[in-house]
Amino acid sequence: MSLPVTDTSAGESTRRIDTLIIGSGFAGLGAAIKLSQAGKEFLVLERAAEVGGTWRDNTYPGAACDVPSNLYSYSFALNPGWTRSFSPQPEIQAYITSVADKYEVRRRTVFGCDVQDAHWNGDTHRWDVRTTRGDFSAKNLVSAVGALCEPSLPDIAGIDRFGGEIFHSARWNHDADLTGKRVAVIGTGASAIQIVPAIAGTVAHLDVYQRTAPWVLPRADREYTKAEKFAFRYIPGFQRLSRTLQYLMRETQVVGLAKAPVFMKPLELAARAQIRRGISDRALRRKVTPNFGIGCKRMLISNNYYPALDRPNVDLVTDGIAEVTTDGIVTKDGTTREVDAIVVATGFHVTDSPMFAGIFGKDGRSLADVFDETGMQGYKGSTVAGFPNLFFLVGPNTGLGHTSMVYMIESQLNYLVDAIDTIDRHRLGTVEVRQDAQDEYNRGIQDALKNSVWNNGGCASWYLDKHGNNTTLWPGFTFEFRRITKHFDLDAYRSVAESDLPAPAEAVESAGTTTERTAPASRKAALQ
Ligand code: N01
Repeated sequence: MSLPVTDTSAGESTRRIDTLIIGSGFAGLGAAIKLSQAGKEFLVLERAAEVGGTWRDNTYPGAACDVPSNLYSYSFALNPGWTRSFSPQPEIQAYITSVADKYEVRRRTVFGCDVQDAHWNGDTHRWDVRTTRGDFSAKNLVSAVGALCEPSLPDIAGIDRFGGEIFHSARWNHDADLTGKRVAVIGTGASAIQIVPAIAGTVAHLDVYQRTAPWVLPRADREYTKAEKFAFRYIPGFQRLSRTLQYLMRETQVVGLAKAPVFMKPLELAARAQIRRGISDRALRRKVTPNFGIGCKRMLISNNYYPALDRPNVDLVTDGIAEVTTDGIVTKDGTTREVDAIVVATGFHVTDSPMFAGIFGKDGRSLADVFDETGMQGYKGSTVAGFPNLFFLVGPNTGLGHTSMVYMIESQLNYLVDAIDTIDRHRLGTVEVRQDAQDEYNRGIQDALKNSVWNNGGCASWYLDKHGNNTTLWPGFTFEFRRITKHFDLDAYRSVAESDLPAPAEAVESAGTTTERTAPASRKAALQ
């Protein structure tokens, strides 16, 4: 279907649009494609200059996916061009940009557009969205910012005064040449275990600061053969069959992760064997052996992490960081290790995203205020009571530890498109999930999680919020989520027909005109 191209020129006026999508990673891009195919009017706001989200931002050495390539794409845009069974970051980013080109998403995207805040306007029954490229008024707002977009910096004394190179793994400084330098990596999560082997051979010395040892499984990564590449491209159904088999194999992990952790034992044995294979030194083996149930934190995959730690120029430091000085790191035992550069691989704000502080619902409270009180609760990962016509992609309890997030995103896209279609078909002005429906849904989620390894595995992880609830992960098989998000369930919502909405006290005029309304003092540039 061909739609009029939306005016994406920047300006001072308030632009009126049916649906605004914030972010253009896998989620935002997918929303743009699906809404376009459904004939809906929308605009994507992207703070960077390119699409891609997490995969655009994480360019650190060794960055690669830990989900098999054939599973890590949209179902409607398989990529026969993958070169390896686990794709490196540049290939994934190239895939994402090629999809954006194919579906002409860029012409409906405002780049360099940083959303400052979004307020539900009770007069106009629309979202007032302030950005660095002007104001917008949207009937529907879609948050597609993802969970891994805001780097989390460790609260370590003195870290601001370090005089050498220091940067977060998701903001890698490619101008900083680490060759022959003394380098520290803080953290041993999914990012760090890819960075460490990638730089260990070129730096003079590497200190890896581990707070908690992760479980690391073998990585079945290899280049695809010519025959496989041929088959993916030319044999109908071959790549989809490979994808389906990978999907089913990964789903079997849910039994151990979410229902009966005893079934995780074979994976633990495989991870212990990895330690013995990769590390010769007994003391180092002990240091890297986790003290919690496998799967409690995200399971990592690597074949070269342990051998990298075993190198003579690499030290695993487990004493805990006391402070950072101008030229080094001091551990709690009083030892100072001088370094030229520090790589901060300490993850992201997941349950406490700064974005939450900038979205204000119908009672004027921000999502951050609401989540602070209740935890990050929503309905089907997509909506939150008190925030009408706001839809999340990668929202509460949609995360996964075992398979492709793109599958979850596509499930949410079904729900989103059907929701907006329902709004249009029934000429609804507002839809807001009922508090009782949301509460009941969350009781079910927490109940389903109660036997999971994430809740009982004896680890502290960002899967759990400060209330001790797991508000990040989906507790079951992903096909169950696909089923419950197949259709928008209007019954769970309080809806008001357009014709029944009270007339706006002040009208926001259509595109090209300026509103008189001034931003409330409470508005903060919280989304930056
Ligand atoms: O971050 P993390 P990440 N002092 O939060 C440590 C995805 N991902 O960037 O375990 C010292 O996992 C922290 O220690 P602890 C994937 O979803 C995917 O590595 O909290 N250390 C931990 O070791 C992943 O889950 C791919 O005790 C501190 C590390 O920093 C998510 O991104 C690839 C500290 C943070 O680990 C995030 O991964 C890469 C402190 N003050 C990433 N604070 C794929 O392949 C934190 N740490 C798809």
